[in-house]
Amino acid sequence: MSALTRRSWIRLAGLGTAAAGLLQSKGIRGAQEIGHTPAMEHAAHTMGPMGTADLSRFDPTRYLRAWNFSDLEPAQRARYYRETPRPDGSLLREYEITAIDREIEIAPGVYFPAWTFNGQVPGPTIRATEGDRVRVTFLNQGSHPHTIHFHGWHHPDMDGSMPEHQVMPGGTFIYEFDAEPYGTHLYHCHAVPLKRHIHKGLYGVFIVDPKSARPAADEMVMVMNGFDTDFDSENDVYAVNSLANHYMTHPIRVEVGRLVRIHLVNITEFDLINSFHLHAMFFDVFRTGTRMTADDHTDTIMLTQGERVVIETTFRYPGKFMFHAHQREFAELGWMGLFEAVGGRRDT
Ligand SMILES: [Cu+2]
Repeated sequence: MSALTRRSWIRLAGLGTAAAGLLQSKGIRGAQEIGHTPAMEHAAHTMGPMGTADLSRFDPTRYLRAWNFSDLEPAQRARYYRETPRPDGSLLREYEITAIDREIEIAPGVYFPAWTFNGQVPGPTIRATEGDRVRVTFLNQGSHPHTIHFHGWHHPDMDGSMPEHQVMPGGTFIYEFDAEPYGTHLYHCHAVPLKRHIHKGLYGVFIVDPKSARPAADEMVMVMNGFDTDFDSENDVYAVNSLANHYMTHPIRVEVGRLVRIHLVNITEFDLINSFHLHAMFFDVFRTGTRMTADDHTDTIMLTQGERVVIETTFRYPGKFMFHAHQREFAELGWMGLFEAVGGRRDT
């Protein structure tokens, strides 16, 4: 399927027009003013017929700042997550993760027959502190053999990657390991064909915090992903956190002057790289989050498949700030969003 056809497809789905309008307008007026341009009004108008996605099953805004099932009510959360102090001061963190086949909404009215961890894509974010013990009870209630392969140090028996590691439908396996090294990692199914099992949605973020904590910040998780809706090994929809353009219509609220930390993960299949570009600002980059000193100070970061970074920045001015893949095609196909910074002084 050619790029042109992909664009035509997305235009039919009602996605492309708004994004294209915004991309054009940014060159003319500057990112912070986009919310007030005629182009934006036109975009908002054309986005109207798109309708809205059903956020009751998966809400990317909730996903953004949820880890260890913190988005669930306490009683419900206890079913999936439990922490027990250990004599050395660390924690035993126990999780229940289930593979389930489920259709998910990747753009308003556009559905994808996903394979999921706990019914959502990405799967629930797992977060531990360096030295904690992680125990994950994995239940495969899907229709295919699956595993969970964690990035990080662990015994090879816990790797979830070899043929003998496959958990058959109806089966269960317990993964157990110490959380290390600190950094922003990921987990994903490692059954074959790997590309297909990952692309279908079996992935999530695994954060290990350093023992001496990073500075307090407004933290969030962004997973750059894509969906091949016609199974021709090319993505037709791109997003952060699965729902195309969600953060355009639901800007991420941040505070001026408060440190923002983004755990950014690229799990996109079929395309070798993905990228993150933030308008009107620069940010520190900590590659894989495995060191406390920044590796780069930039406004655009490129990540290959499976690569991730911790990004830190502080908004200086209130207003709307665009972020998107710097590959224009990805942005037009849904990988685009806005921060909305509030507070502070409006003195540019
Ligand atoms: Cu799988």
